[in-house]
Amino acid sequence: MDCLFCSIIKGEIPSAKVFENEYVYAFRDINPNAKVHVLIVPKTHIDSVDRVDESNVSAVAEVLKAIPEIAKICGLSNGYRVITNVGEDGGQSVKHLHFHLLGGEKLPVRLA
Ligand code: DGP
Repeated sequence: MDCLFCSIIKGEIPSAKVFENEYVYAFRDINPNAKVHVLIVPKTHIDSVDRVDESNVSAVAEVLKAIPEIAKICGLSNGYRVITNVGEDGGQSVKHLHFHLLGGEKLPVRLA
């Protein structure tokens, strides 16, 4: 299966790594929408939140667990936003579950 983020995790495509452990990889978004814009992904391939189930939820939990540490590494002591897009209407362009970590400035008004 051809997956951009799986290739990034494997180091086949270069990325600006921010954090890595056994389960999680985090790297700077190539097209940042805020002063700090990091993508946080499970190393195991999951298409999106829509494909989370009993068999893979522990990988998602590891991603959520890593977020406070990654936010700290990025200096986001004044708060931040975490977003995951799902499918066509959600605007998901890469079909490997990822959480956008945004911050480093006052973020604009949001939908949710
Ligand atoms: P989404 O639209 O929610 O699927 O977010 C995908 C994000 O991935 C988008 O903000 C741009 C980013 N992106 C796409 N290709 C690359 C890449 O090759 N490297 C990095 N670092 N980010 C990428």
